[in-house]
Amino acid sequence: MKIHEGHLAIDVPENVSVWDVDPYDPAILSNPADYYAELRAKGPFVYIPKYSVLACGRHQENKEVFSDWARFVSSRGVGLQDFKLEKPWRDPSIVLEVDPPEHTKNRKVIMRILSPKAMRGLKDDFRVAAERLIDALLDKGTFEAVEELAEAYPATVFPNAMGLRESDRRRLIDYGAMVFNALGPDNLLRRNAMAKAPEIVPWITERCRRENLKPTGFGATVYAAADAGDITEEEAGMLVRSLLSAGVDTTVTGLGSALWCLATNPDQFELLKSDLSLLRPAFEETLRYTSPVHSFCRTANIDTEVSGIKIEEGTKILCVLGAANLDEGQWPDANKFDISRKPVGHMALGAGVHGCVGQNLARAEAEAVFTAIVNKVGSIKLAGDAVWRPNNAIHALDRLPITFTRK
Ligand code: OVM
Repeated sequence: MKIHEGHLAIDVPENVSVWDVDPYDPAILSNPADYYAELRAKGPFVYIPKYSVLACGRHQENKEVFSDWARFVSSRGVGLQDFKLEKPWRDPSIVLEVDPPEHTKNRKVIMRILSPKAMRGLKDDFRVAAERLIDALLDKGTFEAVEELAEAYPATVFPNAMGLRESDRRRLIDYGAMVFNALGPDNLLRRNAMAKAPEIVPWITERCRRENLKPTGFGATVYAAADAGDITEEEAGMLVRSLLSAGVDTTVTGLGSALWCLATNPDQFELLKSDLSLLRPAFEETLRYTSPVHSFCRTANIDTEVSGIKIEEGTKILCVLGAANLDEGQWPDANKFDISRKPVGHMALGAGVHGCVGQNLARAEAEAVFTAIVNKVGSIKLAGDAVWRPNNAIHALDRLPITFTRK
């Protein structure tokens, strides 16, 4: 057995083409469209020698792999490392990096906390924060939208909803960048992100303790589940860590990308202003069109087969969700941002038992921000070049200069 990039090195399966590409090349991560198209064109799977993985870019295989938690497990890690062979950089998440039945119990706790009903209780706070932010940005006129909107909004409402007694925007965002970069290879992106670990990890660990959480908020509710005997005290801390890992960079990215979509497709912003019922579909279309989480891995836990391709036990499968979401076979004019298409079945939030458990929260934040924008903003224009920030698992903007005019 040979280990490569932390997992079993595999032979090229029959009928699979070999593609000498680096999916983690910063140039590809910044501008993935051609890579996505070529990946889909090469077949249901390709073999990438640099990482000895099978990658899938079409909707069908991504959906099948993601929907079958038993054949394609998460417990061996959802990045390139196989946790059966290598020790991960932190204790595995008890919701992301675990399979049923343990997964089921832990996920249930989070699901209750982030239920649609629980989100309704936050709606007023979210609306007030969004209106305040958009008013301030309208006063400025031109602003840096990644920092001043996409990061600023979750950095305000999320720690508050969590009930963090102490918050630090930069640390929360950098921890997210670490968690997501850690899913990729041992490249410069991962190393640079990890260099901050000694300073950030102890701070995050501290935030997860019961006494550092206010008596109301997601954190307190997680610990209430421990009091009720649903989970242990230690598991409660781990679930708070999961919320802090997955709740910031993802929503920051979704909000920034949604604004970018509207800035670069002014006809779609006009359409949205004329019909507020398109607000939710517009955010779903943003998720499909930009895929904030561009890739996640699964590990084949048995010898199996997908779309006629034999997959051996221990194979890492790179599921390129960003490519699946632009699959022309699934969505006509897939490369067009069209808020009226209502892209049911997009893969941006995954699928199956591990499908994004925070999606109601993400939608609630987007709804608050974009309702305020539609109510107050007349036009959204790029005030300079949009620049992407390469990350091994997230497709996010680094800079987005924007000019708002009043309605
Ligand atoms: C976690 C977690 C959950 C979802 C995504 C994520 C990779 C982390 O439980 O820590 O980011």
